Amino acid sequence: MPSPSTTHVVLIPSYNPGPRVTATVRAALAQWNPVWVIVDGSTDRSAEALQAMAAAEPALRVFVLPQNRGKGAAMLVGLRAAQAQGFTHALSMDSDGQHPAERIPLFMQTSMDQPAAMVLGCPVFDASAPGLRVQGRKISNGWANLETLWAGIGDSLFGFRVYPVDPLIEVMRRQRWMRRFDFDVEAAVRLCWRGIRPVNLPAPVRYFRPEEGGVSHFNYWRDNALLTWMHCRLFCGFLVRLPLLIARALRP
Ligand SMILES: Nc1nc2c(ncn2[C@@H]2O[C@H](COP(=O)(O)OP(=O)(O)O)[C@@H](O)[C@H]2O)c(=O)[nH]1
Ligand SMILES: [Mg+2]
Repeated sequence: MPSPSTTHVVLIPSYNPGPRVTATVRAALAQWNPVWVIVDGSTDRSAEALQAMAAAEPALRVFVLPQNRGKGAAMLVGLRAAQAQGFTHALSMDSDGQHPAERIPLFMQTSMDQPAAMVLGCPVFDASAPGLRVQGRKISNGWANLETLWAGIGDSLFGFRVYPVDPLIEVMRRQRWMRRFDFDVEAAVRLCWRGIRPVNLPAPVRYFRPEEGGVSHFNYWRDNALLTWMHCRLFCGFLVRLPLLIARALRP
């Protein structure tokens, strides 16, 4: 078991994650201590399986939320608990096995070396990645780069990241959005606006077929509408901050 960190914690928000969740959490535990899973109103009995795992594994903590409120809302529960225990940084990771647990130590070390930055995973897709998802994210990335005046966000949507806890809680406290799939993009953009520098690291991502245990809760119409509304909000925020962003970009 890795020795416990007092500054960096792994947070895994989880909603009806499918059969890969226990292997995903085990893979994270093999790399890091502590690992916290936030079960977000799941109805698939994954909470019970994870709680049983936590009973035998001191590095694992499981939060069970009674109702599904969304990825961002679950992250906020984990972030607040992390802050209360003195953690300064949190690595977010999907619960369905798509993210590379073996990269956790490198991401954490990069964050420890540059604690004022956020460490953003840049997805490295293989043949399993659906073309629509790979191409679709270019639109979000284009907007996110404009909204930050190209401050360096490599991928706006990818959820494998290390965030500084205090500024992220502050950003979320100030507004009621960022609670569902709009979390990842809005977190990266708003943290950039606060002067948190992105550091990008490659991270291989896998898309599992349903027969391999792949599950997705991303609803093409519902969530693209959510992301479109989010970019409308962010674009307005960008216009307000434009003088500040230009001044910052021109600073030597
Ligand atoms: N807590 C929580 N997490 C969620 C929810 N929806 C998705 N997630 C998390 O976000 C990750 C990505 O969502 P997923 O449905 O796999 O979408 P995709 O990977 O983009 O197709 C999941 O692995 C979960 O960890 C939700 O409603 N609540
Ligand atoms: Mg997924």
